[in-house]
Amino acid sequence: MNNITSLELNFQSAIDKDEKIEARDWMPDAYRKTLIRQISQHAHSEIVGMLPEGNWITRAPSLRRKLALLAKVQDEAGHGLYLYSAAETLGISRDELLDQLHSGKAKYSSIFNYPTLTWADIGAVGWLVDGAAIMNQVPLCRCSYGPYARAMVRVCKEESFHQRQGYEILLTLCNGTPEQKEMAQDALNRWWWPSLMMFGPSDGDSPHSAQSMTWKIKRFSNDELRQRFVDMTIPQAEILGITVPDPLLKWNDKTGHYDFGTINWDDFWNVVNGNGPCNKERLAARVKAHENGSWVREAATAYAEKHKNQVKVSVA
Ligand code: BYC
Repeated sequence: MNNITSLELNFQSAIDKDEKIEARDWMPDAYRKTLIRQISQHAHSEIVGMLPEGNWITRAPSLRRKLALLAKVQDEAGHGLYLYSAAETLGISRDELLDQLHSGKAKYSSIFNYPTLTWADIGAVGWLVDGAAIMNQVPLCRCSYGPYARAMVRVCKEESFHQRQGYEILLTLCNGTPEQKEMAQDALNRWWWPSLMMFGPSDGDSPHSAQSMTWKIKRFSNDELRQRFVDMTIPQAEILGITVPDPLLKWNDKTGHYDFGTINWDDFWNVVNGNGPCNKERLAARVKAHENGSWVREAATAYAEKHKNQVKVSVA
């Protein structure tokens, strides 16, 4: 007989009733670990995700574009910070989380290991990457863990602005010169498959999905969300007048969904395991930024120490 304790039964029954689990509540160790893993990977993705777009701030084609891109990249920093805070409620420190990123131990989304080669890539990142992020993250607003679910509400509102600014960049390019439209098509060619990979391995190869769904951390499977993304995106590509690079893509009347070709999972794992086009560059940029910020951390610690001593003196 399985040794399920009453604590575990109460915990699962709260989840089954769609009650939120809060930081102070009892939770199985494996639930805590799964959340730390997912939330911290998510936080790292937001922070590393600033790099491919930050790269274009100085080269945005107009002041209006520059302002929107700057605001978007700052939003991503904010998302990273809420998510690190949500992970900290589970009993891990910010330092430990950053160490895991900088030592290469922690994962972050595969998508941020590709280069942004042209201005159209900034449109494609907003449209496809933020579009995929919204599809994945709206259900996370109903995640069973309260602090993560609440952080996701604001993140999703901002992601929806990001998606629109990306789509509008591509709409402008697609209504521009033939060269501009060609640039948009080239960006779609390069970003399409990596965007589909963002949802993670197929359900049969996803070791964490079943347990995460029982715990209502995940509400839909990787494949379900990927299919929804394809169904949402194809009509948008048709409005732009550009074509996704998949000869097998076809509307299926019977299922009411688009059929699409097979994802190259070897490519996906290659990138996840550190061998994508930009993995080394991305990690090096984060480590350098952290090292360059050490004087700020030291100054803040010294100031806090001084302030604490002053309070002690005045109390005495
Ligand atoms: N890239 O059992 P599975 C953003 C890993 S931020 C790398 O399905 P799970 C944005 C997975 O971690 C986008 N690794 O796992 C930011 C696991 O490895 P470990 C990030 C991936 O957790 C700035 C293994 O594969 N979004 O949108 O049930 C600008 C097996 O996978 C990937 C989030 O983080 C991947 N794509 O499901 C613009 C959302 N996929 O940990 C936009 C929150 C899978 O065993 N996260 N792996 O070593 C999630 O929803 C889930 O963690 C995932 C994966 C759907 C990603």
